[in-house]
Amino acid sequence: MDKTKKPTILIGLIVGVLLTVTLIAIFFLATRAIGTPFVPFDMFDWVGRVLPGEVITFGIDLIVTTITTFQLGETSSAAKTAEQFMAVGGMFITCVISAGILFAILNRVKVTSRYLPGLILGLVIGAPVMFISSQVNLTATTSTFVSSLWIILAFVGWGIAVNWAYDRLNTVDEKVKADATPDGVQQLDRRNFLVTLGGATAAITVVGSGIGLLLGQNETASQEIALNVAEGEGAEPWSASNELPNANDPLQPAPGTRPELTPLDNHYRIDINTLPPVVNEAEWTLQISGLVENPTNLTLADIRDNYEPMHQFVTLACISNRLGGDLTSTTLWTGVPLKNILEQVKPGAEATHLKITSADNFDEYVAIDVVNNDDRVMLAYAWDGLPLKTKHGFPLRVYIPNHYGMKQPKWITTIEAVAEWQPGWWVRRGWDRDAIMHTTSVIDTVAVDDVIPGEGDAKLIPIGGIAHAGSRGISKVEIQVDGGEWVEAELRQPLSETTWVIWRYNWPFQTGTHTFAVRTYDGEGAAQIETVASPRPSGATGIYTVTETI
Ligand SMILES: Nc1nc2c(c(=O)[nH]1)N[C@H]1C(S)=C(S)[C@@H](COP(=O)(O)O)O[C@H]1N2
Ligand SMILES: [Mo]
Repeated sequence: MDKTKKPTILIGLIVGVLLTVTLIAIFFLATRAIGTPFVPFDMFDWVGRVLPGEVITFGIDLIVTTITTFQLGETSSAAKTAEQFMAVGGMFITCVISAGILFAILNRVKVTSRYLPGLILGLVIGAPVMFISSQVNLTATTSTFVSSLWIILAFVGWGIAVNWAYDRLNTVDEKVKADATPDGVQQLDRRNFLVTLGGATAAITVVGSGIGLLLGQNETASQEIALNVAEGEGAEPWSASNELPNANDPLQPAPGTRPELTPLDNHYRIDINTLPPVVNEAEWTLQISGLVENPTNLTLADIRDNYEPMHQFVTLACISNRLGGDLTSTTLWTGVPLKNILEQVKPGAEATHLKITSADNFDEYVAIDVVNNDDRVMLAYAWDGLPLKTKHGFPLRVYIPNHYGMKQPKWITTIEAVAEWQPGWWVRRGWDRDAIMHTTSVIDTVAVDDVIPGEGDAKLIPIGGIAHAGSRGISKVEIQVDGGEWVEAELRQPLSETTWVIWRYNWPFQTGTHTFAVRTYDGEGAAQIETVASPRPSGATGIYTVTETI
């Protein structure tokens, strides 16, 4: 027995893989079954908060490049999925390596207390995870005490299991000894044990995650059910039974142009959390405080019922959107002009800005002058006639025309009148402090399968897309084929002065391979910036081109 070889680090890593997969499956099952935090997501969100802005931007950029290069689908949801994989992968690697380290230590250090090292390992990982989770988790329905206890117990259990596996691998089972030839005894016994452990952990993992999957369609949905969030379940969106204001415009979008009003399920989503915060309407109020005469707390019903609602069509875009990317969408926003609420809370003379803070600790600043001079700045509680979806900011978000999404918090919890501007969440991470939307234009379609007759025996191919310049309007869109003359496209009347404009150009058909370019001018006649710039730090610019063979 003394001459037996100690279990190698490689064996430690194998044990780590088996037990960590099981641990993650158990966390998943508990999240679905009783609403405890899903630890990998919390750790990932925390890492995202502490890393420098450049690193985050680099990471997001890499994800988006991968998604677009391999055409993995709509950018924002594919990116969330990628983040979730990375979160689970991060925890997996950390724990597997830790198991390997424990094996290495146990091989060198003589311990008297049998499971103490495993217990300590569990605490070393579990305690910081518990603390971090309690700081960043937004979706657990269990109390902080229960959540913390669960996290510690789970990691300690895992640590002791790793320790137990080491012990078991380090001693040879007597039964095997009796059955086998002396030389092969230890090897055979280890193999038997690892196979048994593999089978047991695989069974727990499959059953655990299987039940977890059955317990809810998705994380958010089950949280919403747990909290009775009213999402207008079953209610129809406004657009299902209403005509758009420009329905009579004779200019029809070229076939293949993106929908003028984005279906709610397709609206892009960007935020700092793996899972969006779930706000319980019954417990939520909007707290308005700071340098104001009448500090107040408003319920959602107060905001909905005590103020005249306003409706506006809005095109929102993320500053991270690439040239021609899909991180921009249009829907109908309903809410209250923020100005009307300020009239009642009365900011003092010293107050210059409002600090808006969210349930996920996101924050941004808006100048009180902007709010008072623009009726369109609104606190919105509905999209397309339905209460905001959780991922889009339920119960309340702000709209500030002409600015990228990064200036416009969702899940608002407090508004504080302050005497000076401060950099908000993304500004602190190196993004543009004003984040004014650039003038942009995109070709959505060269409708080669929809050739229409032109004058005489000419044939025309409809080309179409969108142009947008924040709230500055669009005065002109021009198309260029193969580097030739710029020719003017036709414009469809937009849904509002702040939405994108749909354009169309019927191009005299020519076979061959062609390159199409688009450029636009805002309402004041200012041309879009042609110099190519990547999104960071101020938003993408450049001329969008597409090549088609006809
Ligand atoms: N509280 C909070 N608000 C937020 C964010 C966030 O991470 N947290 N992201 C912002 C960014 S960067 C964008 S582009 C828009 C996106 O809104 P949407 O996801 O509803 O399309 O929300 C903004 N508001
Ligand atoms: Mo964004």
